Amino acid sequence: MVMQMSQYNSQFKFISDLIKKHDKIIITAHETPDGDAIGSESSFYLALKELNKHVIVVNADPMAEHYLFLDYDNCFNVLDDNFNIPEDIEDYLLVILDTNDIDNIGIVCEKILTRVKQYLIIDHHESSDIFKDNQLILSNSSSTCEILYDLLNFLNIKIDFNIAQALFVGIVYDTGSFIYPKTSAKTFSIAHTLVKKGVSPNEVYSRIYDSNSVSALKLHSKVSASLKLYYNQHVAVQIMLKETIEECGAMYEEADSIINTPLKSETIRVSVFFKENPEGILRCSMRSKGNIDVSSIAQHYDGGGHKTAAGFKSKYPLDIIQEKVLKKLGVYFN
Ligand SMILES: [Mn+2]
Repeated sequence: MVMQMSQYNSQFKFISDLIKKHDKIIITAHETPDGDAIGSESSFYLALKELNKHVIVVNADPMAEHYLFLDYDNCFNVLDDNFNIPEDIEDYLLVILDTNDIDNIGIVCEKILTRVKQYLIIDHHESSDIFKDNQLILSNSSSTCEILYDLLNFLNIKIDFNIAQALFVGIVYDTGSFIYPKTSAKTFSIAHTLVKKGVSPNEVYSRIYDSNSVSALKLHSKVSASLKLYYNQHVAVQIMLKETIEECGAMYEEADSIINTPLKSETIRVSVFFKENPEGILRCSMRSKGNIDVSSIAQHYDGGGHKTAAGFKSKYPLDIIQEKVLKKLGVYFN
């Protein structure tokens, strides 16, 4: 533990020195940013402002409407044709939050990452890479927001209400409201501090979970209807095609939580969700219970995640990738 702490400290020291050294910083996160991605970007934006940095937040995709309350100063940008990339882009440090796979930042990779002076990754997903100077990956942390809480303290930044609220959103989202496997005593202790700063757990929960549109409700019902069970009812597969999203008038991000429903059945040990985005790109998300390691399957197809929550973008058409994934899961059930 002591060893671990000192290693953490040297990583934190390196990362914070790098941040202090740069006056101009761009923050980004993974495509279709979720609660942890948005919470991380939002809190980190405020923290860097506190350090008098020139900060730009830009993502490949817009945020879901129910996160707009974290868009302090209207600082969130989408990297579309209207976004002006700074002329002195080569002076910037790019900080990538909540993913350690640069392909996951979408268009930001090609348009920004390739042009900045340096980039840095802060993340909590599993990674096969050993420690590199430009990354802080703590895969035991419940969320990127949990890591940022420590980093902000390391940087001596005062955690005010707005920062606390953003961090709390990330933690609530990524722990499934404090129940997923990486939820630890430390997670609760951070949450305790954030609530003491004035964050209302009830209000945060209603904002992010009780604010779905009717289109989302229709989408959920159509996707649930696609449910098929395999391996003696241990594996659930659901499918969402882009036509279904259009028919319901819903948004791709609104399908986020559908994958969790099958796991509420005791028998189901793996929930697989194939979803097509509006551009027709097919993604496979997987959630599991117990000892089933879905991140190794995701890694096999150049994706990643955690042991019980992982995903990848498919290079294969739906029927083929579905067969391949089911075959890989077969080792646990045959
Ligand atoms: Mn996360």
